[in-house]
Amino acid sequence: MKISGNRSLTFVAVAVAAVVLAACGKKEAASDGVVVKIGHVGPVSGAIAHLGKDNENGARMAIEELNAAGLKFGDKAVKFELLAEDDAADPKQGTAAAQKLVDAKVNGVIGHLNSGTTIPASQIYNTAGIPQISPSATNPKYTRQGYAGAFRVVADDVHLGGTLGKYAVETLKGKNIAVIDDRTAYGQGVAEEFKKAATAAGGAIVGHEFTTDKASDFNAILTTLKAKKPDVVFFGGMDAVAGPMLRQMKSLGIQAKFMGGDGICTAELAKLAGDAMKDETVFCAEAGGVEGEQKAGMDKFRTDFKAKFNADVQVYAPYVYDAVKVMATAMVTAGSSDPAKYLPVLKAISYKGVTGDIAFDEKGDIKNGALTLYTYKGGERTQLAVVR
Ligand code: ABU
Repeated sequence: MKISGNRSLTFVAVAVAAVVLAACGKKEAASDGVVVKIGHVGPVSGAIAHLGKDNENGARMAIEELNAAGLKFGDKAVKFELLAEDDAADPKQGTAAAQKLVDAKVNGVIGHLNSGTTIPASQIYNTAGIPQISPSATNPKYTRQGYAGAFRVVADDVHLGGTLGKYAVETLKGKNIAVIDDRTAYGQGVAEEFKKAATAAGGAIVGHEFTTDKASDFNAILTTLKAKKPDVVFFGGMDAVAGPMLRQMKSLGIQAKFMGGDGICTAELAKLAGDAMKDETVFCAEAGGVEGEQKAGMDKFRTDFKAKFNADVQVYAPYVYDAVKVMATAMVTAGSSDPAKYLPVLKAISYKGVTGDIAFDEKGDIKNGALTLYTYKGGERTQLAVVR
């Protein structure tokens, strides 16, 4: 068939365009960068949204710095992208968020915030072969499932509850100790570890009552515990519940010291408790900590964070920031965001972060994890000691 003039011209134009496009494509492939997708999950809605936002901001800060640093895999520029999801601290939403990130083909995940979401989500990431670093989930089970890609950059509840139980008896001189937990994976676990240690140190557990992570009325359980005359009340749960609980303890005239783990150890707790929080009556511990010359790095992080987000660090933002940087460092060292290539590097990493030295044991737990004990004075979280 004879091709007409116009059709002939069209054919040539298409052919030329194809050659040009192919050349452009080749050029792009040579100079084009690599996009690395980092998933982040935390509760940015619901009662502890302030903590989820704190975490997400920690991730954003790390991602921006990584991109500004001009990192490369070999001769290819790397651009890091944050895919942030909300799990509302709900286990079902947590697994849905995890599946969404897997479907989006993320190269690694930082999260989740809560043990109750981190543990079920970890099964999904493990099946998909995607490494996960939790910045805050402290229930021991998370790293005891035999998953090769599950890590955390904080000490676990055995360490946390154990240290607080000993502190309640030996330092706060608690004799009659009451316990409340919110029945979550974290709250229940840290309360049990606290009880074991407090009992071993010679304290008596005079009562153990239960609530939920959504409750706001504690009068019945507090009235039951008041009758047992506790000098210390330990709460396994988060600050959003602890704040109203402190207010109701005040209304009922319960004078006991109040303790909790990292879930209550936030800047927000003082606001949530209001005038129910008297100086040096509330004690808690963060599941990490720095001292000596490493403190300057943490102080700088807090100042930079406040300047950037116009918000104080709640508790976990520096741990999220470090977790992102640790994962990125493993990828850059491996020259790849393929988990099969960077996971062995991540397992063996030795990284100096703002939260201290990060290396993982065979389970994926941080080696030599620290705890920082705090009280509150004048509505400010005030450091008491770093313990290992
Ligand atoms: N570690 C305290 C809060 C997070 C969790 O559920 O473990």
